[in-house]
Amino acid sequence: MFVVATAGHVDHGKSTLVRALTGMEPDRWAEERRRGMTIDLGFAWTTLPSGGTVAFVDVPGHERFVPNMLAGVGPVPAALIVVAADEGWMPQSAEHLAALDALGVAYGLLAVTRADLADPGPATARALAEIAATSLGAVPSVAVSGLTGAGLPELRTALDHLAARVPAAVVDDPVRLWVDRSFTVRGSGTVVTGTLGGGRLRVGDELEVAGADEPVRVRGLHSLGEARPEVTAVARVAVNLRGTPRDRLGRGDALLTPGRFHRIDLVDVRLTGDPAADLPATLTLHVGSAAVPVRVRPLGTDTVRLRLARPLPLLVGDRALLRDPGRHHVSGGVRVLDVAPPPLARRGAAAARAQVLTELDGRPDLAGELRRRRLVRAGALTRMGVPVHTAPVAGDWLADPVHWQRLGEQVTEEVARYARDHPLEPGMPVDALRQRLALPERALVEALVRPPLRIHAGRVGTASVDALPEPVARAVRRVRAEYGDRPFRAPEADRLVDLGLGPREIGTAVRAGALLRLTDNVVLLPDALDGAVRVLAGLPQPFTLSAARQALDTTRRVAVPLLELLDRRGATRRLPDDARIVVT
Ligand SMILES: Nc1nc2c(ncn2[C@@H]2O[C@H](COP(=O)(O)OP(=O)(O)OP(=O)(O)O)[C@@H](O)[C@H]2O)c(=O)[nH]1
Ligand SMILES: [Mg+2]
Repeated sequence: MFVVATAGHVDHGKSTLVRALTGMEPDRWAEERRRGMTIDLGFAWTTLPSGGTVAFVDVPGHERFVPNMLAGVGPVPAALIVVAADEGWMPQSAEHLAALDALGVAYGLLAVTRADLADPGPATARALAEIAATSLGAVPSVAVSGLTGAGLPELRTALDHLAARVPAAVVDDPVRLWVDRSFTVRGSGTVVTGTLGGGRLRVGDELEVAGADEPVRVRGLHSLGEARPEVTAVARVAVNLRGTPRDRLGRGDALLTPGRFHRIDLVDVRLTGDPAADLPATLTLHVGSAAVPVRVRPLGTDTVRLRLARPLPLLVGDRALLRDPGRHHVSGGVRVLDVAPPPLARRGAAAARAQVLTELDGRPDLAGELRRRRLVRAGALTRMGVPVHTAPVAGDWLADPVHWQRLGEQVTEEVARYARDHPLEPGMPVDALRQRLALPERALVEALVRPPLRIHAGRVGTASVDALPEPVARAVRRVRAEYGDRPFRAPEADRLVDLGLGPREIGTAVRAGALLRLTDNVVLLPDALDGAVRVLAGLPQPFTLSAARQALDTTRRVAVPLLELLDRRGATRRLPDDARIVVT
C-alpha cells in the first residue's frame, strides 16, 4: 500500500480532492462538515490505475491545527502538496512545506486545485520553485478541479508513478506504530490507528506501549476497512487491543515490538536545514505522531542536546522537527545522532561532546559506536537502532577491538602486580581483577584470561603446580626437577608409572596447564613449546626431522609429535619434501 499525506493552506481543496479521488469522506466529524474545514486527520483510500492501493492521510490546513497536521505527516514518507490556483502560495503552504522539509520527506507531488477558478500557471510556478528548494526537490505537478473533475485521471497516474518510486518498507524491521487515533468499538474495546512504516503486525502479537509497563495483545487488525490476520508495512492499520482501556493509549503513543526500543528522554541531535542561531530554550519536538516539550541545550554550531518532558521510543537516525508553538514557526529539522549520550558533568564536556558529534551523521555505525562506548551490550545497541553483526566477546557484550586488546594487556599487568604484592596467594581473585579493570561482569574477566594465565578456584594466576591435588603436584615437581635442564626429553612409560602419573593424573595436570601432552604417554613441561621454537629458529632453514631431533637433544618419540603440534599451531610449516621451516 502506498500512503501519502496531504499538505497545504486552509481551504485550498485538500479534502475535496481526496473525496473526489476516493469517493470517501475524509472529514469525519460533524463539526468539520458544519464548518467546512478539516480539524483533525482524515483517512480515505482508493485503487490506482496500476491496481495498487493509495491511502490518504488528509490533514487540516488551518494554522491552529498544525500540530494535528504534524501528527499525520510524521510517520508518512510521501506528500501530496495542494495549492489553490486562485489563492496561490500562502502562509501554511510555507509552514507545511517547511515541516515536510524538516522531516526529510523526499517523495512528493504538487496538485494545483481550483483550476476552474483561475489560471493554475502562476501558482504552479511559485509552488514548484518553493518545493524545489527542499528535501522533496523537483516534483511533478498536476492542475485539477475537485469540482469538475478535470485533471483527476492525470493525478491518479502521477500518484501511481510516485508510489512506484517510494522505496519498499523493510518487513523484518521492528514495529513502531505511532498512534494517530484511538477510539472504542462497542463489543471490541480499544482500537488505535496509525501508519505502519516498517515491520509486520499479526493478530495475537504481544506489543509494548511506550510509557506503560504492561504489554498489550493484538486482538484484531483492520486495514482498508477489512479484517486481516496480518498487516505488513507500509499500511494504514487499525489495531484492536485486548483488555486495554482506551485512556491508556492516545495520539503520540506508540505500539512497539517488545525489547527493541529504549525509552529516550535525552538525545543529541543535529539541526538540519537552516537552524536559527538563537534557538529558544524550550520548544516542541514532533516525531512520529508525538509532540513533546523539550529543553534545548546548544552544543556545537548545528548540534544540540534535547531533554524531553516525556520519554519516546527514538532510534539513531530518526527525523523529527522542532517547532515554536507560540510563534507558529517550524524552527528546524532534527536528525537523531545519539539516543544514549554521556552526561556532561565536567567543565569542557559540552565542547568535547560537540566535537564528537561533528563526526556523527545519524547513520547507524557499529564500529563507531564500539569505539565511543568501548564495551556495550548487543541488545542495547539494537535498541538504539544500530544493527549488530559482530560476535560478542562474552555473553552479549561487544567490545571495541583496540579497547579489548588493551584490557587483555592490563589483565597481564594487574595479575603480575598482584603476584608481586601477594607472593603467598595463589593468584588474584577474579572479582578484584574485575574491579581493577572496572568491568561490569565477571564473564568479561573470564574471557580476557588467556594462557599462560588461567582461572583456578576463583583466582587468576599462572598455572600453579600447588593448585593440583598433592600426589599429582608432587609428581609434576619431580618431573620439573629431573627434566628441567633437558626440556625436550620425556619420561619413558615405566618412569611415568614410577612417578604415579597414570592417564587420570596426566589429564589433571594437563588441564591445569602443568604438563603438556604430545601423545598418550609422551608429556613435556608446558614451556617446552616456546623453547622448541627458539631452538629450531636457530637452525639453518629449512631443517629436517633429524636436524631438529639433534638440536633439541631428544628422541624421535618426542620430536615427531612435537613438530606435528608446532605445525598445527602454525609455529612451523612442513614443506612438500618433509623438511620444515619456522614461521616467523
Ligand atoms: N470551484 C472549486 N472549488 C473547490 C475546489 N476544491 C475545493 N473547492 C472548495 O473550496 C473549499 C475548501 O475546500 P476543502 O476541500 O475543504 O479545503 P481543505 O484544503 O480541505 O481545507 P482545510 O482542510 O480546512 O485545510 C470548499 O468550499 C470546496 O468546495 C475546486 O477544485 N474548484
Ligand atoms: Mg480539509
